[in-house]
Amino acid sequence: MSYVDEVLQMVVEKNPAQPEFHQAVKEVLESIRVVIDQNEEVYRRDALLERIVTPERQILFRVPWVDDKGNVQVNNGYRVQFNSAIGPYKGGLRLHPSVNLSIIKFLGFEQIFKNSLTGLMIGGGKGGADFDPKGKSDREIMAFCQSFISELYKYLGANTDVPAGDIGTGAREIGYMYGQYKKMTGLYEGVFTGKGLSYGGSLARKEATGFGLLYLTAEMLKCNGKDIAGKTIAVSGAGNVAIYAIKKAQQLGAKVVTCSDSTGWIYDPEGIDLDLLREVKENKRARLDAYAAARPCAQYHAGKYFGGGGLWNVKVDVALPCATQNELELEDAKALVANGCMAVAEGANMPTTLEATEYLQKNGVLFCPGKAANAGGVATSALEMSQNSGRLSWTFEKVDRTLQDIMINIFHNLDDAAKKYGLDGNYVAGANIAGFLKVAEAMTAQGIV
Ligand code: NDP
Ligand code: 2IT
Repeated sequence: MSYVDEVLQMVVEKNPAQPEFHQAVKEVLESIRVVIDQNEEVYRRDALLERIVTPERQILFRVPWVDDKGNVQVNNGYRVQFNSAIGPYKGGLRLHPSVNLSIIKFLGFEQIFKNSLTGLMIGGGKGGADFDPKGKSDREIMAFCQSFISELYKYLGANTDVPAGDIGTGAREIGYMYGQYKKMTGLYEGVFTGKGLSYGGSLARKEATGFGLLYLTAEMLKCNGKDIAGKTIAVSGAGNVAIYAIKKAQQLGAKVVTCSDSTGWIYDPEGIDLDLLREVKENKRARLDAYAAARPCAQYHAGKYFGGGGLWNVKVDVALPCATQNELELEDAKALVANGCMAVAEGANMPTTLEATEYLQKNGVLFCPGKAANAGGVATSALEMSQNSGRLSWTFEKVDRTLQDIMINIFHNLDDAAKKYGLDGNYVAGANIAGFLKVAEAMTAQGIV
């Protein structure tokens, strides 16, 4: 059996009931096979693959807090410190009832390669809790965040592990967590990113993931002889990534006609009204039916938006899944291809199933995986860390310009890596190979640790 197959089998055996983690590992290992096969003896001798699929440390903890009725609630907290070969652990915290160890491990594993692709000094980590922020009062959110950090603070630090936002964790939650970290440690340091601007946050971090997604998508189209201006785009999600993806797409002259949340999805043939969407989702924290109620040209469809017959059935040139994992299935990929979609770029982490990815690639759709396409968020987090350690703040324009350069660079790195290994146009392989090689070199140089 080849070394790659042995490790894939080992991952499934040693990590039972972790399907999302298996999926993420399979995608990476299958596509770096060409690299491993060329140097199998050395990688095997150093157990490089066994080490890279095994987290350096996993912290699982109890998060008790008191709700507004005086009842004690208990959640499960997680932080997986996956790989620190190229920098301190870096990655977001997800607060969603679906969170479990498989999801946090898949996200942490992806983060290793994503962070490597940014070219910056950040290792891979991810965390979160099975806490549902929906419908909670501000006081309940604060109580949860304080309890979460009362345990996790021991493992964090500006040069150790630097969390940030993800699903369910935005500026409000980062503020409460940062405050509690400072209280527990007495340290005023850049230990979280996505902080508010008044206490060390970076301009353009809020916009960075969505903007970065569009910078990379525009470059991918350009290098394939196409222009983003004038294109019709389907976006899923209506959170941080989706909102700023829609904003930049509109600025670049494209028309975004869809978005979604966990209750349903919107088709707005005249193009999403971003001010209204922000009012509904960011300010009121309401559901998307409120968007349709305020905009007669928009249609609201309650229920599931993927898996056939939903949002991905709208005829578009470009699709940008920006909500959550496995939200674009084979049936959706078939609908996109049948409608002439030319490109898919992942704003979310692993939103496209393996079968759907393969179908899109086989049918000539340009496909950029999340670890490259959504790397603008964590890259700008690293810029926030730089500003914090230098005790200074850059202008919006400087951060945005640097982000643009980073995204264009990422695209060319993965394009070059794909070409070098005879996989021209396979951006999944290109991203995995380019991300892997840097981490593997650092791990090899640092010995068996
Ligand atoms: P937000 O919490 O701001 O928004 C998430 C959006 O997706 C919401 O509209 C939410 O619906 C919807 N959603 C979440 N989970 C589900 C689900 N299980 N089923 C249906 N809809 C769902 O998160 P972000 O925008 O920050 O994150 C979106 C994706 O992007 C995630 O995959 C995240 O890992 C990834 N990402 C985020 C980065 C960042 O900087 N924030 C960086 C890189 C990747 P509702 O409004 O009803 O809650
Ligand atoms: O998935 C991701 O890259 C994020 N949620 C952002 C991580 C970060 O540290 O900014």
